[in-house]
Amino acid sequence: MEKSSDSTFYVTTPIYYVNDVPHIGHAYTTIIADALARFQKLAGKEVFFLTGTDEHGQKIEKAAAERGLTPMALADSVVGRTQDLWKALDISHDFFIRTTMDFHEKGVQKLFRALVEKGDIYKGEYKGWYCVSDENFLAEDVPFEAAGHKTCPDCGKACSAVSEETYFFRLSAYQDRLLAHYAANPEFVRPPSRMNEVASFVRGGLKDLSITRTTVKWGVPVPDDPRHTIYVWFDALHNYVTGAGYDWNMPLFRKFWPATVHLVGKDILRFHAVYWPAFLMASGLPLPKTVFGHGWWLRDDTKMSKSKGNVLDPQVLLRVFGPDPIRYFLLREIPIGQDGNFSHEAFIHRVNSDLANDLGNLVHRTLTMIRSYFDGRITHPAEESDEDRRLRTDFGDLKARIFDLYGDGFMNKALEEIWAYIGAVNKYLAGNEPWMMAKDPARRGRLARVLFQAAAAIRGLSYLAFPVMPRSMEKIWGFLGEESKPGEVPFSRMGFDGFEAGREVGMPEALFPRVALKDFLGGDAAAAPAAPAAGTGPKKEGNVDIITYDEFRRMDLRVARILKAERVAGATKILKLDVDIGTETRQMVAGIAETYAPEDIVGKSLIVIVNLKPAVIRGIESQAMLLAAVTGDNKALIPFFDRDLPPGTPVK
Ligand code: ME8
Repeated sequence: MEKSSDSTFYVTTPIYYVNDVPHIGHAYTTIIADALARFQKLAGKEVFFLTGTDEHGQKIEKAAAERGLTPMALADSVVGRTQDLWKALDISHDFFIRTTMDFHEKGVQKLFRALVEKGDIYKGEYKGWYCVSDENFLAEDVPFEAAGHKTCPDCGKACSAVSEETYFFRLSAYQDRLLAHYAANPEFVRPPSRMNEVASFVRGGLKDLSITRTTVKWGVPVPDDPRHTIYVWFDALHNYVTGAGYDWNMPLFRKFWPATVHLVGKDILRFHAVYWPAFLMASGLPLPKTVFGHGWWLRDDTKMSKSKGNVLDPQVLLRVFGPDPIRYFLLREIPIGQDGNFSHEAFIHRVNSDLANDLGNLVHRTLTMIRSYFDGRITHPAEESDEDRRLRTDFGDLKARIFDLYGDGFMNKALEEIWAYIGAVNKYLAGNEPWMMAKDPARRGRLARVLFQAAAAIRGLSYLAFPVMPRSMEKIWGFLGEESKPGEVPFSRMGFDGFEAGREVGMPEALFPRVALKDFLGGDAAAAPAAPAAGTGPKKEGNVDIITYDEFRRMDLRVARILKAERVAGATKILKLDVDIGTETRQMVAGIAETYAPEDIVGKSLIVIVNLKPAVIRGIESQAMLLAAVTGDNKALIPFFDRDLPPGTPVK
């Protein structure tokens, strides 16, 4: 990804829409960016890592109206939750930009005005189709006059017809310069297959781009013509310059611009690899070095997306596993440019096998032996045998390969190689049987060597895995009695030899939870409309469990409004619902299909419990449970409220 000798590294994620909180797909991009940023810091670069939120436009205006909020109130609440999520996932961004920040709006207006003066932006009339979900003007391959509506070829949603006065950006004038730039800079779009897509799109001909709207109020006003607001993508893409100081902190901007890599999902590659460089060329600003279009996380072979409602909430996994298993799984499971299906089974398998067994056990076993055979002190070892030496030199080779793999963004390959080395260390221990050596006082020097070698290898491999799993690897260094933290040691200075005898190791704690699939996925409990909420070891009175008021209070019961209800293919008893619980939208599965048709319940308000352990039912994550009466013939009847109440109202 970055091979020049530049001393700075500037990495960005897309800025995410605030119509809802981020899901696993957004976490994926942000975690890749974080691992790259952490690695480049180790490699000695001065790093700037930018992420943030895209808060203007019709999509946000619409989402806010649906919830009875102002766009700003919706943005504030989603931003708070996004920042909490990034903190919980140990994301180490240097700045979080919001497009509603004053300096950003001013920067966008300044750039817009300069392009008007230059003649690259001009006023005209736009007639065509607009997809609100993608915030995208469609190519006019269907005549605008055609009856009915048009479906967006990208997301499948209905588009609206637009006919309004607009400012155009002279995109057509940049076609040749863009093609010349791609030809001269093959690294501009990665992976290479995506470069072909982009170049053939541009070769197909570029039309001027409408970049203002008169019908959308929630946006940055056009300077000197405030009837128009600036199109959300013109506004959003400029976050990469304003977020790095353009127009308000020019020393910072000069230091880090142009960006080293814009990480984006392949869904928005065209905006970044065609429109964005054209805007920059027009403004006379240097172009980013690379736009990397990564693949998608899918559910049941379709893209996980907020508008499709098939998303997974990272908070659910975070509560049970903490950040590192999620970071590891997302980066290990699929090669960066490809798509992959998210499966809980695969996730649990990786946690139990790669993390708890291969790595967790290795650390635990080694430290426990050092504690029991040498009182916890790393003891001066006997000479290295050939096999010991190989473990050491293999580490050196591994380190060199990992440097290149991380540098090129091939995180999954890097993790694969680190785990191959973990396998080799495990084999080394099994083959040497230190537990047998411990029985023979004559082999004490050899025992010290084997444990020394294993501990030094663990120190080294946890250093290499640090960019991906910073929290656990820092813990391992703590167990090994290391005074510095892995994040503080430069890559060039890290070596197997940096491990010395004399230090004292600590008591290892379990690093990764081992969770049985059935415990995590739960049973049908969440599908049952009114499963009893029994506490542990309750008192009984007659046949009734007595719980205390405090136990009852632990349940977060709230008014929720049903936003969407649909049948689940192949299941007759359950419906999949999206409910607004005041602070967010939750997806849930409820056993009510025999009593209610989806269209009868949308818009109604009911009671849900929102802090029940989530369950996965028929492959769908249920993130809340509704309350209902269950009749003798097992029919669920929901007590709906007889008047309008705001979602989120507490039920006590
Ligand atoms: O597009 N798999 O915001 P957005 C992998 N605001 N990555 C995914 C994903 C999935 N299933 N779903 C989303 C926008 N992503 C604009 C961007 S930038 C100037 C403006 C990730 O909230 C991926 O990075 O729809 C994708 O490009 C991004 O989230 C889209 O986030």
